[in-house]
Amino acid sequence: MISRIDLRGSTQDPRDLLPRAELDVEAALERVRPICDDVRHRGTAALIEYAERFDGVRLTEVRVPRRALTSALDELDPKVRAALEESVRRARLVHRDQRRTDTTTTVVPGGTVTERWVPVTRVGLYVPGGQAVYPSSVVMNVVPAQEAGVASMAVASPPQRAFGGLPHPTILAACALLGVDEVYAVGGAQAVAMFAYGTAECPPVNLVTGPGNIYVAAAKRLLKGRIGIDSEAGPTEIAILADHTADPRYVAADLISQAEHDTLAAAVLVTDSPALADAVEAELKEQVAVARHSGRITEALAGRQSGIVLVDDVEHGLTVVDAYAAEHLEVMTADAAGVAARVRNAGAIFVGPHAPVSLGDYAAGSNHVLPTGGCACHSSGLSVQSFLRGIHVVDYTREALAEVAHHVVTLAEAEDLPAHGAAVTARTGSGEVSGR
Ligand code: HSO
Ligand code: ZN
Repeated sequence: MISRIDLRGSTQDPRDLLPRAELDVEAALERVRPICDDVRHRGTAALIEYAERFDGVRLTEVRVPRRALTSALDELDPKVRAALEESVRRARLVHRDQRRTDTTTTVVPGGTVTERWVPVTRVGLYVPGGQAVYPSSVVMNVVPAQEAGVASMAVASPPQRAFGGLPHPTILAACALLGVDEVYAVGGAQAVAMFAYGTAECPPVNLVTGPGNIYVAAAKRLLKGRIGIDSEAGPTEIAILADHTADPRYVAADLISQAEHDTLAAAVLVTDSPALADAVEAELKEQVAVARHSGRITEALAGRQSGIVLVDDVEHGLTVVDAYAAEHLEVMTADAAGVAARVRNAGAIFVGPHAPVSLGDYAAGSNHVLPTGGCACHSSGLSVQSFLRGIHVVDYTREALAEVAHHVVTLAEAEDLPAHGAAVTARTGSGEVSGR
């Protein structure tokens, strides 16, 4: 059901031995390039054609009418609405605290540099449709953008045949709940192209965020530069670092919870306890048998991207989980907080027995759009920071400029760029300052 990898006594780089799926985004690039070009040149007409080809719906317009948004919210199950509202409330608390204040540094008297935090002007949020209908992802994208102060935002989600060509009603309801009224029934690479190039209906955006399939990831890669992107989200991953104190029922339940997403989802247990490994395997068998999505869970657990990894001790386990750099890392060891504090690479860390990943997926207040595929060693999850730019504002008086002029001239000469120095001496008279 799940493979076992024994790294006890191994001195090899764990990255070469750990299970991980390979996603061939490059191969998808060639397929999405003509689609993106077409959207660029033909705009809405191209979007309508792709909706017919890829989503099997005939649209006359791609902008979702406002009344469809309000009626989706009116018709939303009150329990789902209450849960979404709580999710939003908690996410706002956390993301509001992430807001930055401008800092001004007085470098010399009369010479200051201010870092001014300015929200991105307009963002496009992609929300997948089809098998994966995640209103929670609407929350995780919209809340940080709103808390950052983004003034203009649009959501795109694939049109659904079952809903008359509109995106899934729960997605629409989540948008309405959050006050987002610019929503497009557009999916896949064509949605990223619509955001990047703009159409008659949808003005271009500066930044596109949100998870998507491999074609969405490929379009993000292709159009990056024209637009900013958050990351190329891949299939979800959970790694659990656990010792003999961990409850195998919890460990199994949490591995299954992320395996439920996708046959390519990765579930990795790293433990120094062969007894725990056995107990978790037994639990997995029992729990998967009664799971609603047992088919895809089994496939994900059996896939080469998942496994139980045996290590010498928790110390060795830390090296292994750092090398893996999981999207989600749970720590279920004796001193969970102490161990968690030493982790260097993870998208998000869940500490101890009462913080399962699924809490973070919906209602911890943390963000669930996180780096996958090992990118957690260099990138962070979505946050208010993702929607801000820090602009350096340089303000010097003539005296403050004169004081440093000779250094600027020297460095400009050293780089054989004398015009750089001249731009300074044009103001200060000469490279020399009296007294030096
Ligand atoms: N675990 C997913 C997010 C999600 N889970 C949405 C449920 N709904 C990737 O972090
Ligand atoms: Zn999840």
